[in-house]
Amino acid sequence: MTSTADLAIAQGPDDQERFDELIAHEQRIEPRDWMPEAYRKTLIRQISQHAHSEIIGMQPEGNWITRAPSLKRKAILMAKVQDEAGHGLYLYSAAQTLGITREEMMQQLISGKAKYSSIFNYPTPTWADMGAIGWLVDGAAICNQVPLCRASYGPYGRAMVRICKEESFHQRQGFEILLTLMQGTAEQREMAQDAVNRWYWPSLAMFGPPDDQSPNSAQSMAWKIKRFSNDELRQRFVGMLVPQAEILGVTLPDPELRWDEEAGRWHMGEIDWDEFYEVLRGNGPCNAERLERRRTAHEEGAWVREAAAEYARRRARRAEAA
Ligand code: FAQ
Repeated sequence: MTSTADLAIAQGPDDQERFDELIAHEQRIEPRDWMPEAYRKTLIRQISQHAHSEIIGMQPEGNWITRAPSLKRKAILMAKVQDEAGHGLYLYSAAQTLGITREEMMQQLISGKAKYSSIFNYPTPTWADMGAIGWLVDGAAICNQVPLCRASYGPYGRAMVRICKEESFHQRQGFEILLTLMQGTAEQREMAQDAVNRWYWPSLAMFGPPDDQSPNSAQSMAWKIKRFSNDELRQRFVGMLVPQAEILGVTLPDPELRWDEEAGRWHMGEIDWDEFYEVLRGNGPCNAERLERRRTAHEEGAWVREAAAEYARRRARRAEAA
């Protein structure tokens, strides 16, 4: 197995200069290029957290596959959850080009050491949650991830292009679920509004801490991994939601929300950052359940990994003998 140490390319005299030039000229850094160790580490951190988020993110929606209200809804939801598995796999592959193995990343996740997005530690008690996740969570994911298509690291940026295309379908399917509910009975409208109330604030927190408390942003922006700050993206997201909420007929649960003409930005109520950090510490409503399910799935899938490895070994032996 290749480890990070094996991949680190010894630094030559002009390497830092060449790296800086590539970044300055909007060129891409590729796996075989020399890169500063901190750049490699930052990418492994962000891409693996992102991959883990997609894989853990299958669970809140997976919860509704058996209970979707029609065959068509079930087929759509299954396809969406499968897309998320695919996103996880592209991202793990992108991280592997930096010299970390899949096994290492999986161990970090199931041991509870790795972070994944705070948003996936909230429960999904009603069907309307499928709508709210698509509209708000995938909506936030798109705002955050479209700029990542231009990330300076080639394999990450390229993976993001396909992911964003799929996320934009996901967002529309969530919007459509909510629209259908909002055109239904009073009970269905109430269910949709309740889901929006529960997912709105956690979806704003997805963008990460405010800029003045975001330790990684300045360096990641200088390296052109991140293109916009956490607060800038949060602003864009709210700007996208406001007209859509109007079409849906739902109320965004922030009485302070208004466009501040003078400042040229949305004025919003305060996000509950204590809650955010509690979720990051593992104390959100579903952290333990999500990790436990992931561990069980990993253990139960051991025979599939063993069978695939054995099959690959046999094919290689046969090819050698031929
Ligand atoms: N949850 O200094 P910053 C999806 C951590 S995929 C947990 O601002 P950075 C698709 C952060 O890691 C959703 N931790 O960090 C889908 C750092 O800790 P560390 C995932 C968070 O990296 C939809 C510390 O706080 N998307 O939704 C969170 O510059 C529906 C300080 O923060 C991505 O991963 C959080 N929300 O900016 C699937 C996108 N926010 O590592 C299923 C790629 C911050 O130093 C269903 N990632 N932290 O120990 C990014 O763009 C960035 O990593 C940010 C954070 C913006 C998330």
